Amino acid sequence: MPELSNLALLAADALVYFAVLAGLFRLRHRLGIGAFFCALGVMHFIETYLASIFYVTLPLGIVTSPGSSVLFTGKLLLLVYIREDAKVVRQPIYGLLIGNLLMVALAALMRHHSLAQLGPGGMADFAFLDQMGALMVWGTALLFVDCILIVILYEHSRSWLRDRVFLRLALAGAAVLTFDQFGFYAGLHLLTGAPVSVLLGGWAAKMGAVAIYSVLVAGYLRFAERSIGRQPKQARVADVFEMLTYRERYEDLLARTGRDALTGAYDRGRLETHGREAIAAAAQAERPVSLLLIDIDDFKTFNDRLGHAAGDAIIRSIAQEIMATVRASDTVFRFGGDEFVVISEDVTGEAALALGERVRREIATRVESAGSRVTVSIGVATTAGGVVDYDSLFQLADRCLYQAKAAGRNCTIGDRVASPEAPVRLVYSG
Ligand code: GH3
Ligand code: MG
Repeated sequence: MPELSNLALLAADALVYFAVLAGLFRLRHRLGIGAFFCALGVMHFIETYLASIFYVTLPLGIVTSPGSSVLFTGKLLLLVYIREDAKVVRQPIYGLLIGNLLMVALAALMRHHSLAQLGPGGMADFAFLDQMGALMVWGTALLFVDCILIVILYEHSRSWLRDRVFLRLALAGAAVLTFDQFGFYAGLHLLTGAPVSVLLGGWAAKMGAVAIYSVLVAGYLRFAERSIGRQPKQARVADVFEMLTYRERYEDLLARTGRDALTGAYDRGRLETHGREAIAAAAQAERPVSLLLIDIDDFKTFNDRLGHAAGDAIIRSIAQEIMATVRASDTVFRFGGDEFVVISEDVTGEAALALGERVRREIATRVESAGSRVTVSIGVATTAGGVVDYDSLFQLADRCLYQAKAAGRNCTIGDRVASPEAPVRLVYSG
């Protein structure tokens, strides 16, 4: 079956193409990005050439060119993933556009040379160069639009598809390559009279290629690029690619700054700034504010019994339960080790204690490790009007936590900081 062997050959083409170009990209820190770009430039020429004259048949009567299904689709998806470095992604596109225009201009000049006759030689095929030049300019102009579109779609899909890189690449790739296929076919039809089967077959093959490359790129990003720290670079607003990706990278950076790497909760540095500010602002406005100090019970024994990795998993689950239980306006911090802090504004002492109790109960019923229940003890300190600073609120929460531990753990104890003489001592225990 020649169709099946064509299909297998196309898959092999895609693998070889991806392995070499992704390898060059991966080696950019050693070889420089120039090697990757030069290879991309050579491939750009050959892909346009192949897309205009070299077609193969696949099962279901699909006719396609490896130039567009393998090389062009691969290039576009490779360019998306170097989008992280937007300053870099514009370079090959501007380079290709200018190089192609230069080729057209030089071909127009060179045909006026008088030729030296040296042996039997052919003439330079200017008709070929004209056709290729026009197609390459049209193809690169489309590539320019494609890159902008694919970056926009890929970035926007993040808000609903999160880190599902494969799906994001596949959807963005499918949409943009559909657009591209119609655009490129229009040019091809005008210049070479390519039949409609080329349009439809090329589209179907591109969709297949999108699926294959999305798997490859997502796998590459997951396993090869994770460890490479990306330096945020200064944005130049004049750069359209920079503008497209700058906002997301900036937000990403902001979101990650001050986050605890294990749990995703805010870290202690953030607590120091945010906690102090929130409590000072609430005190000034005479609004109540609460600080909940949450500590895992007998955590050391879990660590000792099951190992640190299991201990880390417990810390992560506890953080998730806390974050899922508190109100959206509450802020969760990992204070360090097995301790968390929640700052909850505009709640009375009773409401804050009830919140602590909800957190304690959720954890006690939902978190377990190797068959053992994991529990927490919680100290809750609430201001009751008057000027209260972060340190005294924290100290009070710490005292309450100590009492909760002494009372047998897995319980919540709360107090109000402004009325130590006649506190409404509220104790819940599980
Ligand atoms: P208590 O009920 O009195 O709180 O007992 P405890 O065993 O939980 O005692 P403590 O809170 O002092 O123990 C905290 C332990 O947490 C000590 C430390 O080895 C461990 N720990 C701190 N940070 C991490 C971490 O990031 N991962 C893991 N797995 N363990 C940590
Ligand atoms: Mg503990």
